[in-house]
Amino acid sequence: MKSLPYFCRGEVIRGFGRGSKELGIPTANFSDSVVDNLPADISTGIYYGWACVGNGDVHKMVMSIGWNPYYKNTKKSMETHVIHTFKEDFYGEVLSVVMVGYIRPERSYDSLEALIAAINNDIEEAKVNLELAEHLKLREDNFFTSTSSTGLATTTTTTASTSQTIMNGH
Ligand code: ADP
Ligand code: RBF
Ligand code: MG
Repeated sequence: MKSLPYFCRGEVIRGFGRGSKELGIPTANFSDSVVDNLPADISTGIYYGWACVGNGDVHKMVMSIGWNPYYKNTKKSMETHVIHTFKEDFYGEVLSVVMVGYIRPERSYDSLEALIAAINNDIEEAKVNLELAEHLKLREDNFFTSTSSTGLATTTTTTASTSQTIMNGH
């Protein structure tokens, strides 16, 4: 995939409300503008990379892009599970991510337990792969510290325009 690493940021919106948080795997869903701006060569599936909420710390993440075949969604989503325990929800805040690698395609599972086990495997794979020097250096990228990322979270009007700003091939 020539578009990796892929940098993007946008507002965290309310998702399908299926209680993935109760399963221990909350996923921050991106606004439509981020989903609609994905380059054509970023296929649906599971990715790993780095993520940061507002101007907070950069953490490891796993992301699912697609239609969640297990639930047969009709709307394409981009959902990020940040590998960190947060004190509070961050709906409405700006999430900045860099997707650095692809893990697998999305698929349907026979049970919710099997889906959760697959996601936990993805998390373990992400944790290991992100320790590679070539990936670690992206955590330090200016993308996460630039004033544009820290200035975004203040008003919805700036969020609307900046969430369109896709920084690719950095
Ligand atoms: P929704 O269906 O609204 O996306 P979820 O159950 O997937 O609901 O929970 C997602 C929300 O949980 C995020 O939008 C965010 O505010 C919060 N959250 C708390 N911790 C995390 C985390 N580690 N990763 C992602 N989101 C988190
Ligand atoms: N949903 C699926 O239907 N099939 C999958 O293979 C799948 N893999 C996922 C992998 C990761 C790392 C994450 C964070 C989510 C994945 N999901 C998948 C989405 C999952 O169904 C969704 O987060 C919950 O249903 C909450 O909306
Ligand atoms: Mg979610």
